[in-house]
Amino acid sequence: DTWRYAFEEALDEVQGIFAQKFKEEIEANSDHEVQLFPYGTLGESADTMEQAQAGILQFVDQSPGFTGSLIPEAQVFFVPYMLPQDTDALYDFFRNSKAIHEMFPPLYAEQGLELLTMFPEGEVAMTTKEPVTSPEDLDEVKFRVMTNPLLVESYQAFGATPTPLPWGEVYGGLQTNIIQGQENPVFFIESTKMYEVTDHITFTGHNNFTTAVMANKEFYDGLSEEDQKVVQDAIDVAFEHILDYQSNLQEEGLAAIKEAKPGIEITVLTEEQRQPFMDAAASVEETFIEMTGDSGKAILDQMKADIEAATGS
Ligand code: 6CS
Repeated sequence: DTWRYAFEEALDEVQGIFAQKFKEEIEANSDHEVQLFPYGTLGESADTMEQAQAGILQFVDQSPGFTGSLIPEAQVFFVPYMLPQDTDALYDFFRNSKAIHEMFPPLYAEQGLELLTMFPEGEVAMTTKEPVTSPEDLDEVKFRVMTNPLLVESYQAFGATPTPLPWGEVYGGLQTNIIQGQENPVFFIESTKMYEVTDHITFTGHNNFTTAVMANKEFYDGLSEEDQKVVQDAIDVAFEHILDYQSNLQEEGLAAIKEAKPGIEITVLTEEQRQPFMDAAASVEETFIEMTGDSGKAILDQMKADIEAATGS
């Protein structure tokens, strides 16, 4: 039989590399086939999530940036400056987090989804038309965010006018000046040519892009124990593969952007310049707790404990 797996990126982007490894492992270790549906072939992220919930798709990759409206607690990944900035600590966190491995699965299950893994895709950078060194610079900037209420809060706290949009509207929106900024990891800024429609890349250190891979729960529960193990093993292999794959991805992406557009301005904010953005994070955390109550607070506390364990602080 054939299992259908949709993701939010192209085949040669991070989610696609993960999906290809998953497919390779499944097909090497079972009689099942995996059919891959890259971004755009079945609609936007919200569409593929509906298809996965309905069982039309067996697997889907959807980032918490879009899942936040379905599972409010998933918005925790948008509390700014919460995830470790050190790569080893970040990977350690994703490997061992109790919040991810024990607390999130029941929340996804309530939505008919078996949460298989979450992994990081790289530090998020802002790309804008004008330079950004302080929240004041974001005043009057319509800044595209994924459709996630807490991300809207973050950019409001950062001083911008947040504009939630599906991915498909971002390039055109920047081109026609409906929006003047967006955020994404460097590999994605490069592969989707965001540098063609923005002139400044700014590293504020406020987040890393998290994504999640899920199965339709009814489908997953109906698998034999043996097949469930094949799926879990394939996920484990693809997880380690995708972390390895990213070891030089940011440097390579930046080099390619500079080559394609020598005039691009790349700025890494200093600690001092980051401070007002960091100060804004506290109110975003409070809003997260207001939005999600006890359940969200418990996840936030566990995330912090997991991060502390990973950073050894
Ligand atoms: O910003 C977005 O909407 C997209 N960014 C990434 C890195 N992956 C998929 C997502 O749709």
